[in-house]
Amino acid sequence: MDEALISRAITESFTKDFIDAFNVDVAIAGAGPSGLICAYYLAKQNVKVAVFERHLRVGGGMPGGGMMFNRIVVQEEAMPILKEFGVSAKRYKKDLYIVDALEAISTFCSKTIKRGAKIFNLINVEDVVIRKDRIAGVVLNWSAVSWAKLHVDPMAVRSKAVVDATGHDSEIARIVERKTGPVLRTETGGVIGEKSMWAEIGEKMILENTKEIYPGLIVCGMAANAVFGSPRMGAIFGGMLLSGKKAAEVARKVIKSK
Ligand code: 48F
Repeated sequence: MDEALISRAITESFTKDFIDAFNVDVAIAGAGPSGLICAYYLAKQNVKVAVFERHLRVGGGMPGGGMMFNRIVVQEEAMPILKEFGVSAKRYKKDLYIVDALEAISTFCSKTIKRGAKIFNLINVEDVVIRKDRIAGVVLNWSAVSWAKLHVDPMAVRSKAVVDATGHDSEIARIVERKTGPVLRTETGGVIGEKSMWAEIGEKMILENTKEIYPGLIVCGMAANAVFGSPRMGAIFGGMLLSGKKAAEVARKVIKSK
């Protein structure tokens, strides 16, 4: 067995996919539940999509369930998505289902990759590319570089649309606000910031908040509620799944209209 051959196989395969991802239709920042679901529905429609995740593992806040009890609650409205993925769910009460968080996130990840989306972990989205008042890509660096605060220049990916699926911190929207000014389609032009927990309203608002907030930039998942100043909801995940699906529809419209 030739160790050099193993190294070559890994490097060649990864590099081929990475180079191919330098030009995509949609670049997604964050492989939490909303980002993965968004990538799945885009790939299902043959849209070329790459997801960049800063951490070693995918899943964002989902594997941690509620306070490290690795179960999540999903409401009836989002059950068609779980059914499509083949994730098991048990009815708990009325329209609420209980789901194993690890089964859910591993299935989302696996099926999203099998559909053709590329997921790159350990890569941080640290900036965006802007052309003519429009988001035209993302700027990447290895997470290890950012964490070690090394002075290493990033590289960029061009895309027709970018999805901010970075969760509570809504990092991409904040970058655009910081570097471009109060240009977002919110009341203040900036990120309003997430409000304290109110599950019902948080879940209700998340779909409305999932939209294009600057030409070429769509926001989904918890980032959408943070941008528009809506409440957090805790370990109920129906809204995250529905938001990811809606973000895929919005992104398709955005890239078609370009
Ligand atoms: O936080 P996260 O799971 O976001 P989400 O998809 O789901 C929110 C829920 O998990 C939960 C909740 C449900 O009630 O409130 O919090 O909206 O996943 C966001 C992912 O984005 C990654 C981060 O590591 C996480 O995996 N991420 C954040 N910033 C960046 C990033 C960045 N700048 N570049 C790359 N990845």
